Amino acid sequence: MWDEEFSEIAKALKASEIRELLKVTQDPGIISFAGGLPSPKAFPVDIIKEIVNKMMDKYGDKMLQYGATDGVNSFRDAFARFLTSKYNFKNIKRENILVVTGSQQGLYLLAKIFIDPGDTVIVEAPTYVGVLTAFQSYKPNYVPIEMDDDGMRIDLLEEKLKDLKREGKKIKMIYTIPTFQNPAGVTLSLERRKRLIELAQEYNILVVEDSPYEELRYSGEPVPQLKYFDDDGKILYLGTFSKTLSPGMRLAFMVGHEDIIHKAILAKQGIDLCTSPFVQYIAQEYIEGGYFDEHLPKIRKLYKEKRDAMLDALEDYFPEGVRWTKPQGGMFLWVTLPEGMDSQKLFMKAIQKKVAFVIGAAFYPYRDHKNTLRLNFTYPSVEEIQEGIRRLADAIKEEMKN
Ligand code: PMP
Ligand code: G9A
Repeated sequence: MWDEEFSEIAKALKASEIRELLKVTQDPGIISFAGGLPSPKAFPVDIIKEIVNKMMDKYGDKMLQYGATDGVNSFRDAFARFLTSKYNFKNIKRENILVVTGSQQGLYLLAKIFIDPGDTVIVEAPTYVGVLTAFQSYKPNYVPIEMDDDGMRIDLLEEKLKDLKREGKKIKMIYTIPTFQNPAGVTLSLERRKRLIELAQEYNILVVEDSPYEELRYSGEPVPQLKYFDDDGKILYLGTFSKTLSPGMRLAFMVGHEDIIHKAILAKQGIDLCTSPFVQYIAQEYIEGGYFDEHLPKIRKLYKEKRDAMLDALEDYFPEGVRWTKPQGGMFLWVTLPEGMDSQKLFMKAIQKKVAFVIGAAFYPYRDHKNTLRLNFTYPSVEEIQEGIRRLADAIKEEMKN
């Protein structure tokens, strides 16, 4: 019913692969490496209880009220100080920060203010499935750029930029997750970061740096954000509290040029009026009260054990001919099966063995690269990781025989 009446935008809507999968993986018998869920053990429940009480006593009237669309000023100021002192971002003021209801909303706002049908958007191949969901109604033309262990192949990007310029194509943005990429787990090298900034300047293109995972480093040396190198507002940085505090709080932020932030505020006014002041006051105290710095090492320790357990289990159980990335942080790793294998078929077999993952094709705008899949290692326990990888290895071996 109503099919004729739905708008063109609504007709373009399709279910998110990951959201749909969450339903399948609710079955308690299934070991899920599918959704990008934090471990419930990573949630600072007692700290939040304490903060809520304290802040409600002080600011209850403001926390329960509507707030400004751009965010609570004291939170934006606290956050500007945080970005300046912790990440060394330059020239960050309140006006450069928009508080959003999850970085997923930030992505949707960007689509709404930048993309007309047919505009070119450059993405990594594979890319975050949620960006495809956020952008789908605006119908961009995606140009996927391959990655290797050092992140996006900037040499290929440069070739593409030249080609697109020659063809007179309008490139609206380069969307990248440079640090512990979702889904591939790889990190863009320092050298490539510098070259990417140069290209953004040379071609005058907005780069969207989506970075939910960068505080989750378990090994290797930190690399500065793209935004750290940004002198003239070419980088729009998206960050979130979903992986360092709680995804249920839906609190994230967009940092960029004042003109972009202003336009995004106008778009947000029509979507949800404001981001919950309640969660902003909690996050403000979480940062300024020192809880953020105190709690993070615990999350890193928990996830490092899980990452190591998954890498060990893959080494122990996976057959010859299957490759995987070795992430230094984040929540995911990326598996490449032998050429010709289809992870969709493997998925059916894996579900029978009560283990789930996300098929690789979901992360490609044109759904190619069928022999790939993504594994999440933060949600399952170490024991579930060992057992789940054993089951998945069995499914792969059976599939290889066919
Ligand atoms: N971007 C990327 C790359 C992500 O992996 C995620 C969460 N999985 C998001 C955005 C959305 O996060 P949030 O909870 O802040 O909406
Ligand atoms: O849709 C969700 O629950 C967020 C997870 C994102 C992902 O799995 O990449």
